[in-house]
Order: sequence, then C-alpha cells, then structure tokens
Amino acid sequence: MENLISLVNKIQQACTALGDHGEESALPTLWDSLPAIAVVGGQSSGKSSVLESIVGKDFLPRGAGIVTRRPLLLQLHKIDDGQREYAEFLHLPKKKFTDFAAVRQEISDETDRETGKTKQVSTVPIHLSIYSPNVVNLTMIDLPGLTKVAVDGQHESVVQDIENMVRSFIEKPNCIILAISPANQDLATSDAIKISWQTHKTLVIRHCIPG
Ligand SMILES: Nc1nc2c(ncn2[C@@H]2O[C@H](COP(=O)(O)OP(=O)(O)OP(=O)(O)O)[C@@H](O)[C@H]2O)c(=O)[nH]1
Ligand SMILES: [Mg+2]
Repeated sequence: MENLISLVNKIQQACTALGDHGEESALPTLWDSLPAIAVVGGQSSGKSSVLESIVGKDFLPRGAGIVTRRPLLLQLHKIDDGQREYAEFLHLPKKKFTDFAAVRQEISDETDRETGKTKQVSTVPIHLSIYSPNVVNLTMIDLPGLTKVAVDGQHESVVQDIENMVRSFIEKPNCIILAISPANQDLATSDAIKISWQTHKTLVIRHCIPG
C-alpha cells in the first residue's frame, strides 16, 4: 500500500510538471484518475483553515476577501518519529522549508507570479509536499472559494471560472469532496453542499464556530 501511495504521489507530481492538471480536455487524461480529497465551499468559508487544522501547521494564506487564488495540491508524507518536518514546492526543487511562515509567503508569492497582484484566479496549481511525523499519507487540494459576483479587478467571468475549476476537480471519479460550510450560514444556502450534491459524491461537512 505504501508503495502504491508513493507511486501515485510521483504520478501526481509528473502530471503537474507536464501541465496535466484538470484543464478541459476532450480526452480523459492521467490526471483524471488520480485520487485526492478536494476542499470546496464558498469564499472565506474556512477551507484553508480546515486544511491547516488537518495538517496541524500554520502555513496557508488565510483571511477576508479572496485569498486562495490557485489550486494548491498538498501532498502529505508521513516520516519517522524524531525526523525534522519540512515542506517542499515542486517549482523550487531541492529547497527544503522548515519555517512554515516562509511556506505561506511562498504560496502567496507564487500565486502572484501567475496572476499578478490582482484578485484574478488561475487554474495552474501550486504543488506542495509536507513531510512530517504527524500526518497521514494523503493528497488534499485547497481550491479558490465559490463566489456570486465579480469584485473590483476581477474579470466578469470569474464566478463561472471558479465554478468550472472546482467542478474539474470534484467531478473526477476518484475525488472525495470535503465540503465546508460555516456555522452561521443556513445549510440550505450552502454553496459547498449544492455543488457536492450535484456530483453525488461522499460529503464531509464542517461547521465552524463563528466569533
Ligand atoms: N471565527 C472563526 N473564524 C474562522 C474560522 N475558520 C476560519 N475563520 C476565519 O475566516 C477567514 C477566512 O478563512 P480562510 O480559511 O482563509 O477561508 P477560505 O475558505 O480558505 O477563503 P478563500 O480561500 O478566500 O475562499 C479567516 O480570517 C479565518 O481566520 C472559525 O472556525 N471561526
Ligand atoms: Mg483559502
């Protein structure tokens, strides 16, 4: 099983490096068959915060407004107890990050390199691996939040672009959806549940405590 996970991780890295990452394609791609857990929900619903609590580290850009603007493919690798935890980006091979505040900064900088310092989104993923004794071997995907209207600096198509991007991940047959819905929102109005329901996938719902 460990060998299989390691093989899938390597294929996932190869797909990202080769530009096979859920863009619309007439033919099925290798990327389509890879297993992952995608975190979906409305903008600022707490998706990145949930991912951080799963990893047990403070390392993702979080905050009000549109924060996650590119998909983040997060591969978690369990290492032996006593070994030092570190993170590595696919676009910065051989550079080991042991300071997780620097990981957050690099995600932010790498997002800006693709989109500029705007509120635009991009489908090109950032690939991050975290090696830690405190994680289980999993691949999780942090996605931009679903929105309803374009705000200043965004193209009018941004609402549909984000929805298409989210769908391209969650409609893959081997994708599990982690649907995030804040506690101060009625479930009947939840974007996360709406889009997950349409794909007939397994749901995990998280209600955060507002305050
Ligand atoms: N009070 C409270 N605030 C939370 C909770 N979870 C997240 N937040 C805050 O809500 C804001 C948005 O959280 P993010 O994790 O960035 O939300 P997101 O869904 O990833 O946002 P986008 O990437 O922009 O779509 C941040 O300021 C968080 O600190 C929670 O359980 N309670
Ligand atoms: Mg986010």
